[in-house]
Amino acid sequence: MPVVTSSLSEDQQKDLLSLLGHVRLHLLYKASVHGFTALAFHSRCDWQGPTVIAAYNAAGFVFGAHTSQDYTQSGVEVCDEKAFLYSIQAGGNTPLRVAGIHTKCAFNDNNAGPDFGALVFLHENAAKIQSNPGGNFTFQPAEMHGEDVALTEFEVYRVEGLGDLLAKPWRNIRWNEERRQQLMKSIISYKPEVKSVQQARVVLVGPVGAGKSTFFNSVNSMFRGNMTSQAIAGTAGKSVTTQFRAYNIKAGKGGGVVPLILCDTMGLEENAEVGLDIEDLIHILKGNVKDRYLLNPLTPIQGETPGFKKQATLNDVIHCVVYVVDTCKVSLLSQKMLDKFASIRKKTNHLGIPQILLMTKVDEACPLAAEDLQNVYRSVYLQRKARELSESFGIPLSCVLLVKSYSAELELDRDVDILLLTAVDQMLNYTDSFFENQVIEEDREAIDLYSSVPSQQSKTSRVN
Ligand SMILES: Nc1nc2c(ncn2[C@@H]2O[C@H](COP(=O)(O)OP(=O)(O)OP(=O)(O)O)[C@@H](O)[C@H]2O)c(=O)[nH]1
Ligand SMILES: [Mg+2]
Repeated sequence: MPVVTSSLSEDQQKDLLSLLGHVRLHLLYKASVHGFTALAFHSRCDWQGPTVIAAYNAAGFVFGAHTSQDYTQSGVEVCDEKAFLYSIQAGGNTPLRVAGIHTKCAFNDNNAGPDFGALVFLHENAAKIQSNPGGNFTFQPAEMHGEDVALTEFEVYRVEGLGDLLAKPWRNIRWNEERRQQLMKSIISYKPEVKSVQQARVVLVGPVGAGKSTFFNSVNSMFRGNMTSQAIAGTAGKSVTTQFRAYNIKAGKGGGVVPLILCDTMGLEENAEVGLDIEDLIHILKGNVKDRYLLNPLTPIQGETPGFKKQATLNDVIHCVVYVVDTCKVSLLSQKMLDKFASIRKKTNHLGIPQILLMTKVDEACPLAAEDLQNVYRSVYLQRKARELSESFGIPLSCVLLVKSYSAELELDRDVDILLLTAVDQMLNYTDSFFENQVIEEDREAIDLYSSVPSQQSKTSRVN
């Protein structure tokens, strides 16, 4: 399944937002990917609350309709004072906004394409519109769509109000240098509960492009004191990361090693045989995959594969799993992706490994957080997203952490660091919970309970 991205240019998006106010747009449906049919439209856009249509034609127009009401296929005419038609033309003119005629209804909620009377989209189940100005909306066809009724693309976005800032943040973060230093010190001096283990081993797991590699780079940069980009990050249709990497982090140039290994993995994709394979991930969790192993979804790692570490010790196994999710895509996680996460969670729970949900790109998701990162736990919108994610993953809200990674900056920033450090600190707390989940003998020997490790190896997996 290709990654579904918006066709709106940055300028077109700005123009559209200027008509809608303080909101965020979430792409629900893209006809070139999901089909130019009423059925495809309704299966993705019904019961979604306020939406806006973006129809594109070869004449360079982006035009459409906004309604604050649901599409439900009820067969009745829906009145909506907030509904309007609009058009954005190439060339930077002010966008056209056409409000409905007061006494008329906004759209006919039938099972065909969206029918706003004056504009009917996906007319006759095809990539075209029907234009009948003058009924419930009045406009000049030349101004609305340049009289070009064929569509080159058709998208529908959910319009999400960003709400206000909470009077009191739902999580207390101390935004000062003292706190930054305190967190840094506590992480550097961290010692795992089990004596034979020197470093917490944390794995980052999440969809393609969620920000896993960038999170590692950011944490690495923060401890180094300057920007680094050791892990290759970026955007592509499929996962940029193809190797399993277990990264050490140094505190300052030539400094000591931070007691944390961040493991980066290939991105998850919703379909089988693409992206990180779940069985490969289970081997990673059990400590069977060596650093730099080239992951191949078509040939999952096995006992005899080079790069397979048969004798895994408590130092090799994963102590905390971090699910990384792009905050902008929380509402767009498909059922297939959620099912994949559920299956990973079941297996991870079985292994007794604590889990954290990391929501990245809060700056992209919420302008209030972009403006001032200290708004991150005050933003009503981000709180809603955190709740939504916690519910769909079945992970308590207390395990959901919000971060902004270094993506464009050249200099470190105290507030960005504090959020990153808070997340790392929590990962170390959860690592301690992992050790508590293990059977620990009086003399601090821990027995590796991992069922796949052959019995003759259980001696080697004991902590000495
Ligand atoms: N604005 C912003 N951009 C981010 C943030 N985190 C990551 N990005 C950007 O998101 C894109 C994808 O990031 P990656 O770190 O490569 O994502 P990944 O999860 O490692 O992706 P794969 O390896 O392909 O699975 C990059 O262009 C990053 O710059 C963030 O917190 N804020
Ligand atoms: Mg990556």
